Amino acid sequence: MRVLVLGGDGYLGWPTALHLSDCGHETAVLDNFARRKYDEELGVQSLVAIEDLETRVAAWEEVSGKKMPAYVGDLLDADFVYDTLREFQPDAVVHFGEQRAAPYSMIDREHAVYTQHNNVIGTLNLLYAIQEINPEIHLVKLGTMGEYGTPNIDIEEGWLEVEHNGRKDRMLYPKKPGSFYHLSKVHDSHNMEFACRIWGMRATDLNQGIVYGQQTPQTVRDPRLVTRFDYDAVFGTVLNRFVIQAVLGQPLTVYGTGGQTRGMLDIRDTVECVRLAVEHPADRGEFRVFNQMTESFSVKQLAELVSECFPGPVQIDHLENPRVEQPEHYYNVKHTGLVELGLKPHLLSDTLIESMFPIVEDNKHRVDIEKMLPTVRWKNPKN
Ligand code: NAD
Ligand code: USQ
Repeated sequence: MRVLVLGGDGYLGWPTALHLSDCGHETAVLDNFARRKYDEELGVQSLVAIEDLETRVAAWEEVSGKKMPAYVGDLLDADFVYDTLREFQPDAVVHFGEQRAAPYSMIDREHAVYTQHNNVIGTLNLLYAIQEINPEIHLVKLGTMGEYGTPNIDIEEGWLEVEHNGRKDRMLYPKKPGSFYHLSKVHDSHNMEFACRIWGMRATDLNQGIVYGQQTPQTVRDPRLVTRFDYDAVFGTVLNRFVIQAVLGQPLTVYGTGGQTRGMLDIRDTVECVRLAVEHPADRGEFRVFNQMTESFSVKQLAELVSECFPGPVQIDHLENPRVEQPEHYYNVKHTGLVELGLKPHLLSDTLIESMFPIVEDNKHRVDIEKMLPTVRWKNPKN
């Protein structure tokens, strides 16, 4: 198949493009390098140095013999989006190309507006481009488990059978997200469902949990193919951060009690889930939702796991939670759709955690310790 990966220069987009290419798909990447600019703005860098996209693509061609065209431009530029679809003529578009950090979206009004504008309008441009250029194209869009929040009922895969006053209907599962970023994904989901219902588009929304890990079978084939690894308090995600903190001899920063529970998955499962979704397209008119996670952990459990695996002393600190989220809650998620398509999950193991320690050790000189502590607060301190 011909697959266009939007956000193909990012943490997950790059390894996914490599995996799809390695599996025999004609793969292209698109990116506007916004992520590299957030690094400059925040004064941080990926723990592991990454090459520029041109070098990455050339290295992949050298290693695999496969070409991977790169389209550099912004999803907010509708002409660019239309031109790219016309030129590359994909069968599937995999959409990772959004601002993805909850704390970044909560810095202030400007960052909230940027996040929702970038994400919602970028996706809307794409929906129109697909519908006008070739409505057969299957859109595989990265959503997030955080769209659901932490409701006190089981979380279904996108849809809920509702009985109300003696009548029944199948409705989009109600959403209670926890940041303006997570809300942007909810808005995207509604726009996509509408496009499927009205135009007969085919779309898969992958409500992904928090990803951990940094290596895939393709990224380890050459040092120029590595993907980024974020440690800072804005873009670094929880398990990756705990591993990095342990190696640096810094306390693990558990926010609040650590009772908050989240769905997680290994980066090797991310790339495989996307392949499965691409190779088994949704039907025309179908808005298909998969919960892309393999296991749930509380933040406290993650800190304890890292502390048990690390061969040295580890301190676990409980910081005042800078976010507004439920400290203890019910969490039971259905996630059978991708397993039914053939996913064989890599469950979180000591070996995986231990495999991340040397990556951190080799690159620890690149860390600015001050950037590890959270500074973005969900509540305005004046209120
Ligand atoms: P990332 O920030 O590393 O990658 C996103 C890429 O999209 C970046 O390279 C960025 O430059 C690009 N981009 C952003 N806006 C763009 C625009 N307007 N036009 C073109 N390119 C644009 O993020 P990631 O961690 O790889 O996440 C990718 C996707 O997966 C996101 O949509 C995110 O919400 C979702 N997701 C990530 C995680 C996780 O744990 N990392 C978990 C669940 C869902
Ligand atoms: N947390 C800590 N200590 C830390 C960092 C985080 O206790 O040092 C806690 C947070 O309070 C939160 C949980 O860990 O309860 C997860 O935080 P996170 O920063 O790892 O993840 P989150 O903000 O939810 O966002 C990440 C990705 C986002 C994706 C989301 C999946 O950045 O793109 O959408 O995970 S999900 O959480 O399922 O919505």
